[in-house]
Amino acid sequence: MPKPSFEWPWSRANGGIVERKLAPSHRDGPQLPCKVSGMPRLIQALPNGALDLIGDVHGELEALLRLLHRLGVDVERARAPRHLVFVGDLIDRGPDSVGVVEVVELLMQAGVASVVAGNHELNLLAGERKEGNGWFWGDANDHAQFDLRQAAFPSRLADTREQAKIRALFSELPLVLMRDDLRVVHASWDPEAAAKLPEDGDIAKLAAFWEERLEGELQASGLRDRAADERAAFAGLTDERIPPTRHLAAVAAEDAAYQRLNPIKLLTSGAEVEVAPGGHFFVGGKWRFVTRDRWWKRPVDRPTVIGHYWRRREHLTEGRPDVWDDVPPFAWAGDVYCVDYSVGRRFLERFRGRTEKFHGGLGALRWPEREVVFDDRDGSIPTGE
Ligand SMILES: [Mn+2]
Repeated sequence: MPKPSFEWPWSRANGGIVERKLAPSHRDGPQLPCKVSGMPRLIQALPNGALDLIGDVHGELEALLRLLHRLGVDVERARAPRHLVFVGDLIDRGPDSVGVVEVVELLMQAGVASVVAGNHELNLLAGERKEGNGWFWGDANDHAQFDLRQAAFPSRLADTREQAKIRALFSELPLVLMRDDLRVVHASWDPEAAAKLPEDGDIAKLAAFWEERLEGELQASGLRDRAADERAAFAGLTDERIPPTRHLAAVAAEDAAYQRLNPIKLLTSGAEVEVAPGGHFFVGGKWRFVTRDRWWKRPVDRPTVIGHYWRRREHLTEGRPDVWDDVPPFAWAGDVYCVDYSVGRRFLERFRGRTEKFHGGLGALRWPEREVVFDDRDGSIPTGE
């Protein structure tokens, strides 16, 4: 590993012993679940040299194998001409998450690939059953978010041995990879959140630690009670047929706080901001008063590559606009590039009868060339500066 040239949020003391430099409020937290080891693990150095940065794979094994082939990777021999970096969300929704993890693990073991954890890896480590992750829990038909409970989405189920292996692999993943000219994080970069991270620790336990702590703080501030009152007045806000008749400011503030003040959540799924009054919308089974923060509109200290946000390869023709829809399909937003071109939508596209020429694709950003290569398109597309 090259010597990192940025300043770690922790100071290194004699003999490789790491002295934690946590924010004062965290220094007293004896139950902070972390290890004191020799090297920071949650933020690691990116290898030197040219890189191919691959977007959210979401269980689309076929797309992954096609893309790797285009990038000149020999999967059988685990050889790659350039180091591969996966931006997280290897799993869920697509037909073969187990197969995707097998391929990626092989490449990692050969030292030719690195992976940062995404919110889907975090959900799995936290034992949370979510839409699209039933393959891990023995349920192949779990696409409740899209109201497709009755539809069949055959996906390969993980057996007990695979479950253990996948959990072990994910528990070793960093949250951030960086070097002088580049940073990779799944959803959002925030220096304050990064500074709160211990040098090592179980990301699911850390996320739970901060969530519990926030619960206490929000309870003490009275926000939890105010939000609960607002929710109770509107049928619990889980019924699409009963839209709220006014803006629920406490609900918005509470939702935003859980996301923004939890460093693990912030890095893996991004901040959320209150919508304008009347701007609430129904998604994922509830009425929402917050929307994703377009944090990439603010300056960052170096080029930063993310995934997470479903980006389109063509201008919007159907559906609700997503938060990247005001950036041209292959452009940077300042120094931030989102390389998730929504291959995670393919299960939906197949459900609607499409068998080829998918809207969603699996992309790789080639660095330093700044070109995108897709699993299903010849050539590469320049992304500009
Ligand atoms: Mn994600």
